[in-house]
Amino acid sequence: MTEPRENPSAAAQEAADTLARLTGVQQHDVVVVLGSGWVPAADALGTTVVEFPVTDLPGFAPPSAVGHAGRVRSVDADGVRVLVFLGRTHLYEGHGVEAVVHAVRTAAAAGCRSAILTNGCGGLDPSWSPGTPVLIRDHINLFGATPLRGATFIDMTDLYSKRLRALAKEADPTLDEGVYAQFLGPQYETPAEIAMVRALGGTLVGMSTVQEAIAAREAGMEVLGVSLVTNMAAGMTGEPLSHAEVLAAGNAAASRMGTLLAGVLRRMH
Ligand code: 8IG
Repeated sequence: MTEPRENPSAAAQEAADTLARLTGVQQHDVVVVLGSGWVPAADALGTTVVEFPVTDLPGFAPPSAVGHAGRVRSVDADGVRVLVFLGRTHLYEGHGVEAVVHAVRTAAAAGCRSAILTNGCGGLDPSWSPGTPVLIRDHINLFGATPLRGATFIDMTDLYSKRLRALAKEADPTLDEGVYAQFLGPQYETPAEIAMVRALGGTLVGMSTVQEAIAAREAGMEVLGVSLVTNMAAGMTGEPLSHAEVLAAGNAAASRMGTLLAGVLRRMH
């Protein structure tokens, strides 16, 4: 087995080969990564062909956070083959950036041409109550972590596809857009850090997605990012943030998020 850290593309090809063997599906079309609060939405995406622990694929680290399920599912959505990761690897787990993007690279090696990346996050706009989905229009890679190696100059001007954002708004016309600022975590922000993000033009704060979006773009995929605001950003309510609250907001929003993702998938093909 090749470690993603040693040779990311060879490791992704090995995982894609195992995926084809375990699912009987030679080619997937779309990858969906379900982050915090999104896993309960998985059943709405289509008919499950097969599901197994992500660690059955080579190169994947076991999940460490509660609510990050660590399973992978092959779904048939009216003939569109959807590869769903229920949970993801985060940078703060310490397995390195190659492990963080291994799912996206595996999906690319399995044939996926588009990626729907979801996450749970904090919101800076007070009109976004917990449970509000927001489309990612752009991101700020606050600490610069990248899956690219060497002089790999990749255009990021339209990283989060305008076309897919328009399709998502057809599915749910109430969707707002935001700018996702990524922190390493795992601690939540201080109020001063949230003031910094606001000054920089960020409106969403989280600990994921950015490296996956970059790797997806490197692989030539079209990217849709959707954040579920599960809590107002630190210092905005006078209350401390809790992971339990985040999971509860996800469970409460699950059916709406499922309908939204199914609506996007239906319009993509
Ligand atoms: I869910 O408020 C979730 N993830 N950085 N800040 C950061 N990550 C998050 C938050 C938050 N909520």
